[in-house]
Amino acid sequence: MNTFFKNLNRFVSTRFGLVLTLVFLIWFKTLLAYFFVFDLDLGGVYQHVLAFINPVATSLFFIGLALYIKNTKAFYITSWLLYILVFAWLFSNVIYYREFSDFITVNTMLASSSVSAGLGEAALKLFRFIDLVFFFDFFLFGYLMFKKKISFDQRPFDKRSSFAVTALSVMMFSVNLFLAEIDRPELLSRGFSNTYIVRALGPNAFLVYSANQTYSASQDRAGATEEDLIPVEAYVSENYAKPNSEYYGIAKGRNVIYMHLESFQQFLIDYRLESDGQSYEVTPFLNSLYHSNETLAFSNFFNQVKAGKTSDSETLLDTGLFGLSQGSFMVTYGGTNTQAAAPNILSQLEGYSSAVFHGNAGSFWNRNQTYKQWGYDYFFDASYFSKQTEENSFQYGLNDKIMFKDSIEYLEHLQQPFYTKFITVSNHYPYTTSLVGDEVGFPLAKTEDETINGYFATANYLDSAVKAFFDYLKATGVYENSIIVLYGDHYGISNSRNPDLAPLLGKNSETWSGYDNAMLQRVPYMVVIPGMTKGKIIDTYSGQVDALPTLLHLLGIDSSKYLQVGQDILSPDHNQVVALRTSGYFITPTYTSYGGRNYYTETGEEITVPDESTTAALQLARDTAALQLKISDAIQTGDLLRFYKGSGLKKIDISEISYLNSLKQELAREKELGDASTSIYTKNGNKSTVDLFNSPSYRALHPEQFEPQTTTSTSSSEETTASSTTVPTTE
Ligand code: GP9
Ligand code: MN
Repeated sequence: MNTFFKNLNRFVSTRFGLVLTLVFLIWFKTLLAYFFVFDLDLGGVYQHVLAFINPVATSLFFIGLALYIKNTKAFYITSWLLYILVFAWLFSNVIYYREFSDFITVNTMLASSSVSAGLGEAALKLFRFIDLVFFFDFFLFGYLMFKKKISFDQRPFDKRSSFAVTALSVMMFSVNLFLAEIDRPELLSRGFSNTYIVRALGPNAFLVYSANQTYSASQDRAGATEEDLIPVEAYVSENYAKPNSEYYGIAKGRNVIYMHLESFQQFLIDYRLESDGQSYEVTPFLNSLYHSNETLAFSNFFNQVKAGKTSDSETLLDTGLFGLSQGSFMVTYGGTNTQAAAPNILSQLEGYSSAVFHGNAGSFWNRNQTYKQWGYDYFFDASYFSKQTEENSFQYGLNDKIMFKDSIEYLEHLQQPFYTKFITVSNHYPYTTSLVGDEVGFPLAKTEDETINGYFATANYLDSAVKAFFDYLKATGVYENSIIVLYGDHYGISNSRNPDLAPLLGKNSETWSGYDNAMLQRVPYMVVIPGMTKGKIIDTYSGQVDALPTLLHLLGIDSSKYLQVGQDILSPDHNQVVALRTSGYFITPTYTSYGGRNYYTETGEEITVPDESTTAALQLARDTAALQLKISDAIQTGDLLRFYKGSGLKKIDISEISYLNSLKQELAREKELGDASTSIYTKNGNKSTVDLFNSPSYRALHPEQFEPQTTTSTSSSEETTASSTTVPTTE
């Protein structure tokens, strides 16, 4: 044992030995943080291995830089200083994470006081006794130095070896990055969430990544001036589509309930899946809404997202502007840019309160920062809901029925009128992992592609989750006083899989074209206005960017003073050129341009040699779409809304918003208002409505499918089959 320590001391007494020891120490401490402080949501061996190795490369790179220094004193000071810096970054994140459940970004450091808030006064409170573990080495080294057990190495490390260390660390990092990209393609370009970067590349790489993001964003922002608003304002006023008087204000003062239908494409509406000679309606409830005379349903509504997927759709629906041509707006600018989103507008104009409900970690897509800029009062993320298990969740979060059920206790304490958004997730790729147990049973499609096969079952699950929530709204009476907007965020089946989907849509895989891909970019957009009787299916061509002006007009709010680039779809002036987020892609009732080819929208016939007038018409549509994107991009990347006074909106102070104790805040507000409180809970005579939510499983809803095959009786007894788990399935 003694010789071991002697050898160790000798090792640490060499320059290279010290550097390696420091790297080892920071590695060890990072792993402590990974497994005891951060919630990295690690799934599978691969992600665990990645997390295990990722602190090494960057730490070796940074601390290894000290080896270039010849002077003994300078070497020791620098190596310790570098070590302390790397450690300080890690430890700050440990402290910050306890408060914010997220990592420190360069943006948060620069743009808000939240870091100083997190690390200032609160830091002491957040410091736990156990944290001394993170400092054990300082005590140990101090002691060893004091006892003169470690000596200083006077021999400089030669240049070539120092370079070899740097090169080795760079190489290790490249391998790390490569492995991370295999686990999560487009990790850096899409930047899903801070957690994803940290768990794949480590906190040091995350700092560099975040600094680079902030730098490129600030370049764009710094170049912009108030003058850049001139063409924007001109565009917005020229393109303003005045409200349709038939609909203007018909939902004034009502609660707004958004239901985000994950990966839900329009083709699912009214679709029937054929399986073993039987035909199954995939989404009976959504179909009934689609055809209801309480619903304004839109049959030619397109998603306009790009790499930011869900986050892009949220940006479009909540702010009336597009996401970016690269990456996610919410990740890059969401937490910093001035924005004029629906919750903020409605709160300032009509006194609405607002909340989002979503069963995934709040840091995903940078929601926890962006929602503050959008003016959301509350954000109920996974931390508010049932603990996730293999039965009730999958990699993207809690199953929808449970998310809805768990939401009620928070929804019922929200002051009305409210603007709320429920983001579902179970109908998310890969469509094969979210449903288990009693939710399994809807038939799978039978194509070569498992992803396609599972899509209908998860869509059916989503459908029954939505129905359960509607039933709750009706049971509480909130329904009559609300406007419920349902939308699909983006495709569920990607273009590369579409040829395999073709036969299910009655099409030919061989002749499947860019036109067919374009048509599948349709997503549902349904506005349910209970009590209204003039509901219908409207075939106007439109996109997600048009949703906010449409909604504002239904609520009786004139949208003209907000810098949004879409148009009210119900307006007689609505322009039917739909810009997709990829430049050059657009769809109008007459022409479709997709993947570099042009088609007639009605027939799908390709336009190979357009005549003069067709060429001109195509050019006009192309220019219209391009200009809309250009104006949106100018606003988003230039942060132009910070200069805009015309909206009359007060600027949001995000430091006043916290999503940590949302229920407490709701209850405090309820108490403060007393009899004047308008929450569902108060209106229900201070009784909870949680029990009014009921979401039967697939098995309970379709007992006939689960009867033992030997049974000859045709009657289906719900009690016996629904509750019995011993009955074998027919599948
Ligand atoms: C996760 C969810 C999915 O929280 O919203 O996002 P997506 O992968 O569809 O962009
Ligand atoms: Mn999505």
